[in-house]
Order: sequence, then structure tokens, then C-alpha cells
Amino acid sequence: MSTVGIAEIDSIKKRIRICDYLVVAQLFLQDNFLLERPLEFSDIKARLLGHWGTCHGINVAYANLKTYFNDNPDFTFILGPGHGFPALQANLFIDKELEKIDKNATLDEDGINYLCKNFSWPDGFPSHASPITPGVITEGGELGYALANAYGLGLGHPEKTIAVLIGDGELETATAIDSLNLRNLLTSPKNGTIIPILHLNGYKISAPTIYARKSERELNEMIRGFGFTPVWVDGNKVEDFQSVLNKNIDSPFYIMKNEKGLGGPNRYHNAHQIPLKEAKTSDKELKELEEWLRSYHFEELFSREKGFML
Ligand SMILES: Cc1ncc(C[n+]2csc(CCOP(=O)(O)OP(=O)(O)O)c2C)c(N)n1
Repeated sequence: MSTVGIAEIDSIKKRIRICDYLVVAQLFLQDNFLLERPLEFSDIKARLLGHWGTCHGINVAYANLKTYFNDNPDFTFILGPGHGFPALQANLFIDKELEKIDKNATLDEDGINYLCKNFSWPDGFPSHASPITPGVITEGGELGYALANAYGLGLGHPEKTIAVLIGDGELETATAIDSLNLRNLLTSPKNGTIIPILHLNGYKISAPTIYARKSERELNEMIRGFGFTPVWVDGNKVEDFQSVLNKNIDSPFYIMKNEKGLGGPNRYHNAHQIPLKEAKTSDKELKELEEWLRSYHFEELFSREKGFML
């Protein structure tokens, strides 16, 4: 909706760092959430269950879209890969959406502790997006419906703009790929505007995705064949993301190219689920986890006195 300045670019970058940190803290920590002392084994959850790989890209897309569409009350974000729940949850927390339905999720130290400890925890939050998440109507474990849901939400609502993040693995499902035909069927002044964003992070669990192995030209032609205009976005460059959002493009289909698990430990490059699975028992992995968490410099982004510094 607007051209963003240097201050907003800086704030988007900070928001991504905050949400990345909160993702890692949710996945691993049951104590010492602000890292005020060196990590100990007792700080680590006994059962590490969740997904890291997709989360950074979700945080990048969310932060960029949120800033761009900030003044548009009719904007909706739909997330395809519901296993990226810790990223969605971090963003809903920062936006105080979670607090609206859960009074414990306050935007302060207590809220951070509550958010992180209760992720993937008995009687706490689940590991995937689910109907207890604000704005979520389906269980997020089954891939494929995001784009169809977006077109459904836009039916009869021309005022709505709906961005939908689709995993490149998800786009291999029959449901998702066939939903691209909805552009031809449902593009009308009577319906909302749908903005698909392909999260091209290259992998689905332990294998490369088909779309990541296609050449840029092949992928462009496939997307054009469905009537969209392919627009490539470098997932590492906020400036690039904001600049393409500002371009006036007919039926854009963004391809956000990203490295899966970016920011995580190098030797678990492209990890889908939890890297450092032995962090509760291995000194080496505990140390690596601490380095990973400290790499976000959360102390520059949150303090007890000032709260979140965005
Ligand atoms: C219909 C369906 N088939 C298979 C799975 C198992 N599954 C869970 S995550 C995943 C990989 C998803 O890859 P992608 O959509 O690219 O997401 P990302 O790599 O960003 O995690 C698969 C195949 C599923 N959840 N749903």
C-alpha cells in the first residue's frame, strides 16, 4: 500500500530477527528464555517436536506483507505449511492477536516465557497450526488447501486482498497445483484479489522439490500458463521484497527464493524438523544451540524495561 522508508526496512529486519529467535526458543526452551545465563541441559525441553526449516521464510514473508498492507483492514495472510506454526505463533504474539484470545500471551517477559514453554507441550499449544490459533480454521498438518481457501475467502468480497504462502513441496499436491486454475475461474470484480507466494526453499522433508529443480524459465512458463505473472523475490533482501510489492503487476505470482533453515546451524543445512536433536544431553549441541540463539542478539530487540524494540 505504501512505499517504505529506511526506518521501516530496519523495523522489518528486526521483526524477522525477533520472530526467528522466538521460533528457536519455542522449539527448544523450557526455561532461561531470555538467555540471561548460559544454557543448561535443564533449560531444554525433554521432547523436541516441531519444524524449523520453513520458519525463517514464513517470518520474512509475514513481516514484509504486514508492513506493506499495514493500513489495509481487508488484508488477510493465509499460511499453507501449517508445520511452520512456531513462526505463525511468533507473529500472532508480536501483533497481540494471540493475547486477544489468551490473556497469558502478554507482550512482556511473562508472555515470552508462556509462549515458548507451551509450544508443543502437554495441555499447551500444539506443534502445528490448529483451530485454537487465532484466524486458523483447519488443522495445519495437511498440505494443499491454502490457495483454494484463499479463493474461497475472496468469493463475493471484492474488498479483500489475500496473500497466500504456498510451500514448494505443497505445490506438488494435486489440490494445490489444480487450485492454480481458480485464477481463470474466479478472477472477477466481484471477488477478492488473491496473491500467491511460492516459498521456493528447495526441499520437502528430505528431498528436493520438483519446482526447485526446474529452471527459472520452466517455472515461469508453468506459472504464465495458469495466467499469472511470475515475479521473483530474493527472500534475503527486504528491500527487494518491498520493491516488488510496490510494482503494479497484473495477477502477480511471487516466487520467494530462500534457503531452507537459513540462520540455523550450518551442519544441519536445510533441516526440515529439529536440528540439534541432542541438545538436552550433548555438550556440543547445547553449545551450538546457545550460539544459534545468541546470533539473533535478542537483547538488542527486547528488554524488560523497554519491551520490544522494533
Ligand atoms: C497432503 C500432505 N502430504 C504429505 C505431507 C507430509 N509433509 C509434511 S511437511 C512436508 C514437506 C512440505 O514441504 P514444503 O511445502 O516445501 O514446506 P517447507 O519445505 O517450507 O517446510 C510433507 C510432504 C502432508 N503434511 N500433507
